[in-house]
Amino acid sequence: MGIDHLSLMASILNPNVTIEDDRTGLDIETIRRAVLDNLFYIQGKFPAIATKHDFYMALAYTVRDRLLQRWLNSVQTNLKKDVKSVAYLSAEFLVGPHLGNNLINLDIYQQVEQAIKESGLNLQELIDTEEEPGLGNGGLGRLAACYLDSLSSLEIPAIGYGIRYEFGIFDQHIQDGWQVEITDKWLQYGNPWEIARPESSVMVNFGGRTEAYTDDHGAFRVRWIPEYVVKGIPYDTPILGYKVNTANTLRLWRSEACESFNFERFNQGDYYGAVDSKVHSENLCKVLYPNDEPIQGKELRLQQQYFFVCCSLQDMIRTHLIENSSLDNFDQLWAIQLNDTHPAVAVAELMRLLVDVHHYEWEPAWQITENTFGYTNHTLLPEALEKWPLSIFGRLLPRLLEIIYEINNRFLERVRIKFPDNGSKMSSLSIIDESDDKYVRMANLACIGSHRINGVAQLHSELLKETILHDFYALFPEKFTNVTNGVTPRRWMVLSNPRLTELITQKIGNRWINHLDELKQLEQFVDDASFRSQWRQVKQEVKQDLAKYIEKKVGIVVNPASLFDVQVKRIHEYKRQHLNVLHIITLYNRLKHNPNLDIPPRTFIFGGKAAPGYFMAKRIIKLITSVGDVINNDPDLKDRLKVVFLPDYNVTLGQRVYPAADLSEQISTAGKEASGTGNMKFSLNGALTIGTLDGANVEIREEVGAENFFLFGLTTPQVAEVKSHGYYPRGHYDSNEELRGVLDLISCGFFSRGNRELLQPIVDNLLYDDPYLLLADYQSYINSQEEVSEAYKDQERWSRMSILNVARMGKFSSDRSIQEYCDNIWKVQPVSIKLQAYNQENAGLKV
Ligand code: F58
Repeated sequence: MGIDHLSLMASILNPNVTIEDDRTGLDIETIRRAVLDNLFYIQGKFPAIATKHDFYMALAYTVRDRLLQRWLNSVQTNLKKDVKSVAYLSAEFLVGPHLGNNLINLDIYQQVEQAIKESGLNLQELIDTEEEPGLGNGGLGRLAACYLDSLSSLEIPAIGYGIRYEFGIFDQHIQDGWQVEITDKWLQYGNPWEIARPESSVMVNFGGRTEAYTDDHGAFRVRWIPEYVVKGIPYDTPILGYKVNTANTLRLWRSEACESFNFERFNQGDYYGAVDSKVHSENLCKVLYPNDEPIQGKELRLQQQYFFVCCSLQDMIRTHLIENSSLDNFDQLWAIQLNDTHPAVAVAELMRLLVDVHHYEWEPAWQITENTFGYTNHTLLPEALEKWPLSIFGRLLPRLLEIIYEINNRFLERVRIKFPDNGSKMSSLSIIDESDDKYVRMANLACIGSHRINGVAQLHSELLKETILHDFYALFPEKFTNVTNGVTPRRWMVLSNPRLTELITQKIGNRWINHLDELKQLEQFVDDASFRSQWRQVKQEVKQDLAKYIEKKVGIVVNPASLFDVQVKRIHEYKRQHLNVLHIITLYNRLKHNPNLDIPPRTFIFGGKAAPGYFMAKRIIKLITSVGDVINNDPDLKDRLKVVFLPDYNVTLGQRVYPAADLSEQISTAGKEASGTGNMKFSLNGALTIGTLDGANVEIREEVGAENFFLFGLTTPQVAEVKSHGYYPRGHYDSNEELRGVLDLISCGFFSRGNRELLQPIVDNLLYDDPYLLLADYQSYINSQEEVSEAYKDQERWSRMSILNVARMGKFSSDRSIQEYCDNIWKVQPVSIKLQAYNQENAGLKV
């Protein structure tokens, strides 16, 4: 697709006419030409035979071309001598589809939409064609992705390091009401956003033994003689910031055997054995563990963790030594953040690299290490603290275990001085858990090796100090801090809710997109009836879209005028999706008894995956779908209640759901949800929250005002109090008739075609154990839901509350969170990236 002749002639005759470059130009015409070019030369298709996916790929390459100049410039600038960078180490990055987001951040959405339209295609359809990289389980992985967006948007030099899982989180199908897991094949049609860099591969040791020796200068040293070595190959994806030139890198490692073919074995006739090590090495990054709690003792998981940490640290050191003559200033040029304990082995690995490979003395190496690392904790559940059986750890990483012992000995020596004769302190602080079987405690390693430790919401950070990290807090209070989570308004508003974005921008301009506090200005319109009506109109349209999607996906017709009551998140007992179900059945019983009851119609929407081995979570899904089957088909209800379980909840589906919600369910047992981030996405999109005083709910309520938030349930101290007196859930059943009616209806098989066994485990668990206090919170929840219904009946009041929710969400931008990390933990500054006008010569290409 060449440049048309007239403009070529014009440029020859008149040198002032510039013709846009096909790879960087932003004219509609240029973009159209570039897409066709890529379709032809990259996909090897012409329009008549191209599939939608081919067009998507052609467009994706067109957009990537436009990123590359910014990306390479950013990489080059970050290499400079005195630029400090952030390295965000995370076993998960749940980035979501790239295309739409890149169009927003490049600020070329409109041109591209037009260009695609002129080509007879629909941009939204192409965007929907992208398979999302499901490289994370839930909140933790998604947070890492929001943080990458904000790092780039704030022009902070940064790199995200993780694992390029071949199979990400499973796809969820619902069959007969049960979850069925299907392998996720996100790479099967290729990934246009990544570039493999095999030339930057690094080697990672596993197994074997260590050996002491004396070097040429007479110094005592240790070398690691591994049993096998795995190669790590980096795959880079650009992460562009919003309307800036900064494009940082997400570098994900894939494992491969060093020698893929063992000729010795082949020659001995062992054909399968010849590729053994290839298979073994490649297994390492095959699959993301789909658990929402750590799986203690799975060797492959530890291999994954060490693999990506070792690759990443070698990569940083190599980069550092390009411009610096030693690692003495490593901590001044790198801030490494540990996203939970999954990469915590990095503390020991950096020590190994400094001491064994770069021949540092222990003390200076330790100074560098401690100054470099920060550790973010994401959970308070004691059972979720990661620990590795010593036997597995020592067999797989013998040198790392020795280093951990040395770190521990020196650390415990300091503890002994501060707390003499305090055996229990020593054993709780020790990296090695000596209780029954011996374990390496990763949170202890992370705390000792980091100069800052943070929780992810105020309440969570306080509870960390009081509970699981109490002894560390007593030892070094100065390390402890809080950074409340945030979400990126680019993906969670501009991309996913263009209608509301447009309405807000009409009123207050567009600065709010990267200065979210500016949403405050919306407050001045809260009394403007016509604005409120526009606000409702937008919500209505978005709900209609979701209603269509629901009908197409699960065949349930829902009323877009009904209250959309939504709970989307991983299925977990502490998140209490089943408490939501108890409310649904309560309403069902009330309506059956009193068909004239005046309550607004509601559509209950659920979404979320259960860990494949989590019995109770899977049964909760079955409970939701079973209750839905009965309620959705009961003619007595006249469609006043509907229950929908949307299969395969992921980032893409989240983008459809958050904008359409009226009510956001944030109903975890107080003290269990570290922060939550879905709560922020809902509220930003105008949903009101019904929630407990848990995680970031506390701060959301503080910001939006108690009168604009539906609060219920026990507080964290009350939960502790109830438990300390021997909680007796059955008492609530005995004394609360309505609750009894609900549980009895489940027990008698009403929702399970007479099968009394199917859902009984849930009822029994609630009656006789109820670890998450559903029955204790039931009445308070029901009362609060009645307030919701009352408020919804008054649409003007509801709209005011909704507008104020959005107007007061400024705090929950991930830009604010990242700014706090930069100022208080990483001590890094923005660096603006200058773009020279592109031509082949100044891009370093000889023509
Ligand atoms: C989540 N943790 C917290 N873990 O539950 C949530 O409150 C918080 O908002 C979010 O982190 C971000 O801070 C979480 O998602 C995981 O998914 C882990 C995956 C690996 C195994 C252990 C759980």
